[in-house]
Amino acid sequence: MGLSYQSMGRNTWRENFLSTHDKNNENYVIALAGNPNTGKSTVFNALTGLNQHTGNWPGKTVLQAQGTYEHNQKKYLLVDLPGTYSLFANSPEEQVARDFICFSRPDVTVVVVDATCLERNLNLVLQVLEITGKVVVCVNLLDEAKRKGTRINLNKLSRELGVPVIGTAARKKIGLDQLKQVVEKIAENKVRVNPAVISYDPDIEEKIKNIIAGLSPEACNSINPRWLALRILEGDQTIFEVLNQKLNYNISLDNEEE
Ligand SMILES: Nc1nc2c(ncn2[C@@H]2O[C@H](COP(=O)(O)OP(=O)(O)OP(=O)(O)O)[C@@H](O)[C@H]2O)c(=O)[nH]1
Ligand SMILES: [Mg+2]
Repeated sequence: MGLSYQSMGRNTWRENFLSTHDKNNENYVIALAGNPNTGKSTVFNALTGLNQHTGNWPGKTVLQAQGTYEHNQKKYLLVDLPGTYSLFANSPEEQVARDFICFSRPDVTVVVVDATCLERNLNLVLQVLEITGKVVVCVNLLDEAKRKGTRINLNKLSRELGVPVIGTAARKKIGLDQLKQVVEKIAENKVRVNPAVISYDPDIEEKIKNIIAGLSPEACNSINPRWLALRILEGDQTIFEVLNQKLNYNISLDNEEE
């Protein structure tokens, strides 16, 4: 399998996905991801207040909301992603979320999860962790979980996932200061993360290894190689479409290997 690849700087990626709003003004870009209805926009509104800007994602009818906040004299550009159950690019919403996390490479991705149905939400967390370890898990709706008698061991969850986990009740603005502090630490690489790795069956792991070995160094620098290998293994055409068409990469896959 041959893969030719032209690299493109991170800022170009960002500019393709971010609107003109404050594009070059921010210190850090933070993505807010999560299943539908977990409180992403509530967190977004609480952090950004009136400093917001909405539009559509380039080429999509999916709403894009960006906003800014300041913390410790630094400016954060927060991007409220559409709610998704997965990052498989099966819908415009999933593709927007996937492309932003993968290609715009935010400094931190905050995954907002619903404390009342944690297990289902963790599926998306694991998918995000396959792309990046610069993640904070925000366990929201803790007030609702408490009302239902559910207690969540946030420390244990953090140990299992290998990234910080913060509990919030965003509607009551509880936990948001702590969230901002941890986001800062991840953005500035002041916390060591050890993101959980999903291991697949040995034959799939072998194929992943072989595909990674065939990727160019530029490809490995620009995109998480393991994640890219998994998408290639799946035959995910959307990855090639994004790389080739939107961002002028030149990827050709040929399977004529002897
Ligand atoms: N009780 C409680 N309700 C909350 C909390 N956070 C958000 N909500 C409510 O949950 C509902 C969904 O919140 P949103 O912020 O719109 O959720 P979202 O994740 O942006 O939803 P989508 O954009 O549709 O995916 C709203 O009615 C919020 O008021 C919380 O911490 N506690
Ligand atoms: Mg929302």
